[in-house]
Amino acid sequence: MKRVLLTGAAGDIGRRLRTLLQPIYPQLRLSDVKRPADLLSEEEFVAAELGDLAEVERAVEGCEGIIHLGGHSVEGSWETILNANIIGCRNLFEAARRKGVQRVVFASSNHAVGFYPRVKRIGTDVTVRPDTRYGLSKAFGEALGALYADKYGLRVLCLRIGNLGDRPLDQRRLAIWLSPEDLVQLIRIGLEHPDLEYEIFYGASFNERTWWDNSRAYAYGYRPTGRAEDFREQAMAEQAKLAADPVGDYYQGGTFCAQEFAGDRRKVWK
Ligand code: 15L
Repeated sequence: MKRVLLTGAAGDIGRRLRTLLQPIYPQLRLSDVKRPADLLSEEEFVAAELGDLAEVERAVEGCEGIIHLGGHSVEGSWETILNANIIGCRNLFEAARRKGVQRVVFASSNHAVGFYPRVKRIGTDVTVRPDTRYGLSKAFGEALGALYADKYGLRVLCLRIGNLGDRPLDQRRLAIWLSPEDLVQLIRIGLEHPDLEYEIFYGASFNERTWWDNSRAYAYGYRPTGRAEDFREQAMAEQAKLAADPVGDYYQGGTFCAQEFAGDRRKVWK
């Protein structure tokens, strides 16, 4: 894989990936709405507003693979989500098709299935249960990826990312934590594995209290090195500082489920 485009390069995950991916893909091209303030002279950058197809096409031109992190990364208004994540994602996949890109790794999110209770172990083949407009847009992106894979032969890997960081931040994150190095491993499967056509994996490290069956990723050779329980004490100390949240603590999506929640709370107590 020669030239690879990283969208959302100025965001939290994008900033980390820039450094980790550069040695693996020396011709890494970065894109975001605005040029990152700390851009190095040797880094290639193309500004693109995801809502503008012509700009996205320009960013994608000449690339063989795309890592699509761009868009709005938390809950937002319908207008925000529609433009950045629905139209933006459509533009990304359509530009990839028009410009002959071979592979797309799409950063989906655990919030596409956030309304599954934590007591339920789920694979990647369950019906989506988005917990927010944001989660819904990620489910849309996964389905869009399937369409472009099945109809146009694009190779697509969707990563339902849990929570990326140096360590798990609280009790929920002990189940869904993803180390940056493990994310790189997953991205490389998406960009390089010869058998990959369309798959959804969970973006999670080796977390003993996981509620996800990530066997599809393991089948493609994923061998995470991060282990959430190594940080158990710190995470539980942080958890102790948080107020109880009957809805957020019950569902996999946590506080995203509790936002605007007007559902049947009795279901939660069961
Ligand atoms: C996400 O999808 C968000 O982008 C991130 O900011 C975290 O909130 C994460 O999920 C999470 O569930 O912890």
